[in-house]
Amino acid sequence: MSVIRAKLRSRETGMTQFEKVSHFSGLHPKPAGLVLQYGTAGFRTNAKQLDHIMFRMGLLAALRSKNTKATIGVMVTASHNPEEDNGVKLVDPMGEMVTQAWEEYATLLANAEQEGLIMALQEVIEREAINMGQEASVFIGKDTRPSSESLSQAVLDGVSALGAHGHDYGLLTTPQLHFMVCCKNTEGRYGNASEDGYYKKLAQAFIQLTKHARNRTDDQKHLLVDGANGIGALALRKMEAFLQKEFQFSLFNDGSQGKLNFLCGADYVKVQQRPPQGVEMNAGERCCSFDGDADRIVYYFNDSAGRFHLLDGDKIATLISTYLKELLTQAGLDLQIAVVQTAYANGSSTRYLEDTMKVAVRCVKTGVKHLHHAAQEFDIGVYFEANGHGTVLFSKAAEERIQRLATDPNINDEKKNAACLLENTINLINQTVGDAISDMLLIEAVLAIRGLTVQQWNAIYTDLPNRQVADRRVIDTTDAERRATSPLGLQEAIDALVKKYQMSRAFVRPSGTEDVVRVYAEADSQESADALAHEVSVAVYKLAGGVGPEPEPLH
Ligand code: 16G
Ligand code: MG
Repeated sequence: MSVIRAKLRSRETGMTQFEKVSHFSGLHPKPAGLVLQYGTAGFRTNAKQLDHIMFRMGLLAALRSKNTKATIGVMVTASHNPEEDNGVKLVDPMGEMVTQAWEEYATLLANAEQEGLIMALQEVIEREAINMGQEASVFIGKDTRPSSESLSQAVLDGVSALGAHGHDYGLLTTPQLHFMVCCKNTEGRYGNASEDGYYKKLAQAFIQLTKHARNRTDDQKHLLVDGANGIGALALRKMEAFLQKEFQFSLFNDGSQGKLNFLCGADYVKVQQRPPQGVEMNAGERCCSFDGDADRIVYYFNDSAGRFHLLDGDKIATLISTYLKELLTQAGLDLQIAVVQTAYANGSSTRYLEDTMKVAVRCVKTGVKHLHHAAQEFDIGVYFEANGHGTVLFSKAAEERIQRLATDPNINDEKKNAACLLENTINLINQTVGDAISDMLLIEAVLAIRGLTVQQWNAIYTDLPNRQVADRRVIDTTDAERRATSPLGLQEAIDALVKKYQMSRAFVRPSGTEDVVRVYAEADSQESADALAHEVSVAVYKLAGGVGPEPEPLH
């Protein structure tokens, strides 16, 4: 019925909606036979293959908007992938990743051959009973990749082909776009849906929070930032004035010379376990790296002996959850706090959180959508992937209790202070998704309030040595998912290898963003972790039909 209504309405303008879609679709044709899978966070591949995908995700976003009667977001980015790749992420009304139920529709539209596109659209419309007369609105953002310009135009074409209103924000970090969508759909209660609105909200909260930290020296206010030659660097520069010198930074890899994510950025630093190129760091100086769309962050420093120390998402989760737990105790609030991690979480972090901090820990599958949903089940859910993607979610009830306490005239100073800190902390956090800039400011504030140096933070627990490997040669890329996880005997082989090492753990999974299999190993020493990672990758190579030469030992 909804389909018929769509046809009737558009007839007045001469062209039916579907004729319009067909017409525009001809400008963004799908290469016949090309099949792309919806990955961990949307479609991601070489930018040359993505024009039709972008157009069609514009269509899908318009449908999702009609379906939810709310603004939907489309972000053109491939995050930490190399510059020649690109990708697309869809954002649901409250600023979260698009619901998994719609991933199926995304795949359906993406892979429909040219002549089957209208039928695929009709299927979505019918299955969701979408009223095609409903108004629709889509926010669009893009990262700094050269291909993002024309690809975001393709998204806009898709949006307007279905008569939806498209608002193109141009260059944004991924978390900024998530923020805008949430602001819009909460009628400004979450903040103002503009870039300045974002900077103002976060900067004000940071300035309020750091008022609670006494005697901050200039050194403590200063951080070295690796912008991964991406959008995060541009955003941070724009934010500078709003921070009123309460936070100062030296920005490296700001995109003026280097290539996006090349030998720099959070993913490089985490996986390679070494500092990015292009950052001039002195011993003991606090440094951090964003990834290509600024939704991840890791910290690090070199000690006086020149040794590199990484503070990843696990260390960040520990710092933040410890801080929040202390504030809850001071405020006398019995709210349940939990930390959500993935299999990549260092074994030491999990043990520390559970045994020493007595915080509940949940482990879920890789990918923000899984962590985000699990975190929503608690009063306060702190979620971080080891790779540095994460944030904190406060339930509505928790936020209300904190607000009531902060304005209660009958409480003592200690409680009032803790409640105010919690309130400002909530305002500083981007609860829609992990946000490198928001996380960075929160970490800086927590270190200042607790009077911790980066060395003291690092010493909270000691990481087990670990190694991640991803090798394009290791496995046939077209069928990576099943062949990595299901060859008979692979898990048994891994189990047997793990037994050979002390305190060890290892797993393999097909990447959802690249054509590789990822291998993770940890053990009591770096040599053991490296050896185990190598042995497991050889097992994958042998049992999962690896291509190219056999993986070589690390180092
Ligand atoms: C994406 C995910 C990230 C995950 C990573 C894993 C989102 C927004 N991002 O970047 O959470 O850690 O993929 O990559 O969901 P992999 O599947 O290639 O290992
Ligand atoms: Mg990213």
